[in-house]
Amino acid sequence: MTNLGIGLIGYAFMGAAHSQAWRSAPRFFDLPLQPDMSVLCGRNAEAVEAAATKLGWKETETDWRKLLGRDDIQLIDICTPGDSHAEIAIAALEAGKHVLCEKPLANTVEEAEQMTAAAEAAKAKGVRSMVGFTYRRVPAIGLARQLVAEGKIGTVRHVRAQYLQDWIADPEAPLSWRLDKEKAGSGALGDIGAHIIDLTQYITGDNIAEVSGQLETFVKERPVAAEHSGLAGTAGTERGPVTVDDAAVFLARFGSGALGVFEATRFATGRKNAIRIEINGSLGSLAFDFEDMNLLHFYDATEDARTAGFRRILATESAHPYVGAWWPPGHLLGYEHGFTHQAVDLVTAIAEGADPTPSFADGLRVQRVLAAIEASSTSRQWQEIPE
Ligand code: 4PW
Repeated sequence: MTNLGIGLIGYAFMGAAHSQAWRSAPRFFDLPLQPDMSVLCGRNAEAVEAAATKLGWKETETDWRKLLGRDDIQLIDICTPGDSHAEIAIAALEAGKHVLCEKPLANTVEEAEQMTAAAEAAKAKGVRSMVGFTYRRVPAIGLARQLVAEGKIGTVRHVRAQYLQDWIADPEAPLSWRLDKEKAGSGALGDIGAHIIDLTQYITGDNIAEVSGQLETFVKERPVAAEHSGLAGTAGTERGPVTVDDAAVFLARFGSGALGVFEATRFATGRKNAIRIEINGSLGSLAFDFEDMNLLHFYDATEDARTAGFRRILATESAHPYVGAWWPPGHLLGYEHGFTHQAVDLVTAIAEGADPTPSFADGLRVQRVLAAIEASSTSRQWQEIPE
């Protein structure tokens, strides 16, 4: 089978999640190409070497540009903070490499537009690109999309979505790159709000047309991190400013006229990674919570009123998206499986010469919603999302 050489840039939280995906995808799914975990790239030679050994990469590199000149690398996987997404992705696409880029696509709409233009130009040469809105690949979410598309809940009226975390609720939790606007572009809004924007548009098959939002930074100064990885770190002695939002709330009107209420926060004490989505339609409702991610709740309003009620669907049947490749019914999947499914879909699209989704254009659309929420928070006016 033909190899697909992968160069992964970044090896912290997301780099580790993607590494396990590249490792497990060919072991559980019949892939048309063999992902080859060729090179792990990071700036610190010693640290990237240690990460490569731990995560299963053959070689390491400290300069991502060197990956672009290698014939044995066909795909660049970008797991760096948002401030380097545009530069790396555009250079990789121009070098003829397929690109998987972590979300949000970029730190600004302008960067996302440039990336999308580069992706369009590369597509003409058979080069593919995808943005990593991984939660789309949770089987219960895929099922929710199918049920909406099949008309099972009728016309969508209400979209209710929350992404709740609490890892900086403590005012002494240290500053990480995720709290630095230069690095991350925005705070809870782009880091986690972007997911619920993408997910609700994906499930409903409808786009957000206008928004009214508010951002808040509750804790304006924090200890600078002595060391930080993923969502945890240790505080140093110096203090520094928080330059992003701690929380974002917004109202939305979808193209179809459905109304949306959204909340993204890192201050929801007790909520660790709760992605809660409820959709109410004219014929029924769907509800999902990532903290119980194998379940989809479905209410069918056409049933006999005496016995109707929310049904708890355990999305672990082989009839559910992706599940057939894993375990027997009732043997639950977890956070990491979404990344594996993402790798499977990308490799399949590359082999078939098809366009993978979510595309950079989809990522740009989410970026425009993020920018409109920020603009609305400043102007205190509703903002339309430009096409
Ligand atoms: O999905 C989430 C991210 O987008 C993650 O699990 C953590 O929060 C890390 O970044 C954001």
